[in-house]
Order: sequence, then structure tokens, then C-alpha cells
Amino acid sequence: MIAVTTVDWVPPFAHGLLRDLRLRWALEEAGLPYEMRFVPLNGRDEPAYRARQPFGQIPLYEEDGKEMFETGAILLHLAEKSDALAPPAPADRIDMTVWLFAALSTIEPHLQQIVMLDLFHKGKDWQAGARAETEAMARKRLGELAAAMGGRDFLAGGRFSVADIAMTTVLRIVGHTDFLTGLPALGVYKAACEARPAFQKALAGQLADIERHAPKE
Ligand SMILES: N[C@@H](CCC(=O)N[C@@H](CS)C(=O)NCC(=O)O)C(=O)O
Repeated sequence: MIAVTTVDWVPPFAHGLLRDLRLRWALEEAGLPYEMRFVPLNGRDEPAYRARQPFGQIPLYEEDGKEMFETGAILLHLAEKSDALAPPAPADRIDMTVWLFAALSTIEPHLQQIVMLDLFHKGKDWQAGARAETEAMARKRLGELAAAMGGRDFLAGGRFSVADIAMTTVLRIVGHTDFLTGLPALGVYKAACEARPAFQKALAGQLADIERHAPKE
């Protein structure tokens, strides 16, 4: 039995971006049954939740009583479980791991900083000063990624894998910017990954769950 815990609701700017999307997408691609569980947005500091997730973050993954956090670790675990999520050749699986880490540790931090500045620290007096340098660094990393991808459809082994789930969901973080404009290698790649039925189902599931838990006016 697989269960994914996420927050019950978030403000609109985070709709379609919550990281439970990565796990929903992988599970849909793999055809593995799972259930969603919900922690109140303000309940993540409760000792009971902290005991399970030391940083109070989502998502939390549970499989047959074993719990995991960190989406990268969980995606790699799922890649071991399903041929739909990883290329078969050992060398290609190494590439998959490399690119998953590239997404989460080389690209994501810079894009996440943009979100922090644009959405969480908007209007603060120091925000404008930090924004230009942060944007330059994010654009530099995205340009490097586009050059490395060179128009290929997938990151590893010539086929879809958890590396693409990580990278696509990371690229979505700056959907409110024009950073991908002028980088067709990334824009086309992201759009193709997002067109996959499993992604569409996962996204619809996240949005429906958020809507269902929306605070009553
Ligand atoms: N590195 C973690 C990041 C998880 C994360 O940042 N989750 C967000 C929601 S999408 C969260 O819980 N943020 C609240 C916080 O960091 O306190 C992972 O990939 O699982």
C-alpha cells in the first residue's frame, strides 16, 4: 500500500507546483495504486508530523509502513520499482541519477530563489536589489541546461524517466516568468513532458484536492 501525504490547501500561487505532483506523476506513469492523505497547512509544525518529517515539509511517502521524505530519494526508489520510470541499461540509469540530481541540486535552488523573491518577499525593500543577480544566475543555469540538452526529448537513455519528472517539475517553478522564452530546447521539452497523460492526471488530481479543501468563504 502506497500513501502520499501533502498539505490540504495552499494559496493559488502554489497550485500545480506543490511537490506532491512529482510523486503523483511517477505513480501514475508506473500504474501503481496509491492514496492521498492530507495534513493541515498549519499542522506541519505539530510534533506528530515533525516526528515523521523533520523539516515539516511535504510530500511524505509511505509504503507498507516504511516512510520516506525528499522527492529525489522517493523518485529514485520508485524508479527501482517500475520499468516505466527508468531506462533498463545500467549506464543509462547512472545518467538518470545524474540528471535527477542536476535538476534538484543544480537547477532547482536558483529557480526556488526566484520564487522566494517574487512571491514570498515581494515588496520588501531589499527584494529589488537581490532580484537582478538572482535572475542572472537562474538564466545562466537554464542556458547551460538548454545547451546540454541540445534538443533531445529526454534526459537519460533516450526515454522518459524520473529524471524528466524532476526536471519538468523544477522548470515549472518559474512558470510566472519569461525565463524559458528564447530557450526552445527547454520549452519544447517541458511542454512534451507536461502533455503526457500521467502528468495531466496527476496535475488534475492535485488541483481537485486543493479545490476540495479550499477554505469556505
Ligand atoms: N527537498 C524537499 C523539498 C520539499 C519542499 O520544499 N516542500 C514544500 C512544499 S512543495 C514545503 O513543504 N515547504 C514548506 C517548508 O519548506 O517549510 C523535497 O524535494 O521533498
